[in-house]
Amino acid sequence: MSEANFETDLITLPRFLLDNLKDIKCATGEFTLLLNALQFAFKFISQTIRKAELINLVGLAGHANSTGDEQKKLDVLGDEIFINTMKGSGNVKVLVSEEQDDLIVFKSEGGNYAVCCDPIDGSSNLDAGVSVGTIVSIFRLLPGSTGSIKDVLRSGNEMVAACYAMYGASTHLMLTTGNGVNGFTLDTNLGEFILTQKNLVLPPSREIYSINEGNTKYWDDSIKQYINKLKGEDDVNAKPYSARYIGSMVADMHRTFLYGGLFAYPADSYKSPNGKLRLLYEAFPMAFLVEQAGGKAVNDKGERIMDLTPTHIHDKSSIWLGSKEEVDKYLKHIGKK
Ligand code: AHM
Ligand code: MG
Repeated sequence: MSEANFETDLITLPRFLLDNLKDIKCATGEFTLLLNALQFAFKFISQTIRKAELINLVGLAGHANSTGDEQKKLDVLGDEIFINTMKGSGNVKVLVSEEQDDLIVFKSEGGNYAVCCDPIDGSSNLDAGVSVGTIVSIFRLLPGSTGSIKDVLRSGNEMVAACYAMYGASTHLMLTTGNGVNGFTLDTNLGEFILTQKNLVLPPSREIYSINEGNTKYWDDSIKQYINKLKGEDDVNAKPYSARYIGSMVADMHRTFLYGGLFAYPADSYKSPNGKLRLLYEAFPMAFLVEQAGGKAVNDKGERIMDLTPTHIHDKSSIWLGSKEEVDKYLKHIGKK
């Protein structure tokens, strides 16, 4: 730090990757190039979202995606940006996107990675200018694979990296390569992600819960009871938790990473009998990041998210994740602790 607290020794994402190369188990030159391509996709999507209203990019595209959600124009554009960037990197062989029914296998030579992504998560919030994000999980191809569905229908434990970008007041990037979590903030003047949260640790507990309580009538009794307990309804002396729900997983989780608390999207008997969030590109990467920051991630039954294996690329899961003690309290409630 020099005069007037002006930082002159910035750690950019490329510098961070070079400095930490030896500590990153999957780090090859190819992996570093892949992360560089990813950060370009995040910058491109971030800039596109920021000017969306001015260039007629708000509103619906007029069709639905693989999971039946109405696609926004920005969902389609974000997906295109992501696919083209991954294809252009030459380091990705297999791509799964929330916006594509099928897995994509790039025909070009090379590429030893499989990338799964939700290009714009929380897109129902887009037209209101609320924070949204991109979520990504990365697997190395199976030995000898030339790219197939088997490269992604694997346990979460096999991910080599996960990250999300959140497009909010600033653009943030949270990254794990299995050696802790580091957070970066986009300096739009420099066009670089700058390290701002080194070795981020999730607060071990915090009285905040984040859940779409409008679905209460469709929840199992056990879940209703647990949320009532957090609100202190069964104990006049208990201090109620605060409720915080943005409706963009990335934004709700970004707050949880920084402040602590619990985020959940349980199964319900009406809209989401298996939960709403997709394993490969929502639940897995967030669970990996949360665990690497000292937190926990489980499903309604208390099974560790990272131990699950999808049978289809768009499989969903219920999820409870965040501060270790908050997830442990839920596990105790369901008799798993
Ligand atoms: P999306 O990927 O189609 O945007 O859906 C996922 C989003 C999450 O970001 C968020 O946690 C959840 O859906 C909100 O769902 P709901 O509106 O049912 O509360
Ligand atoms: Mg999503």
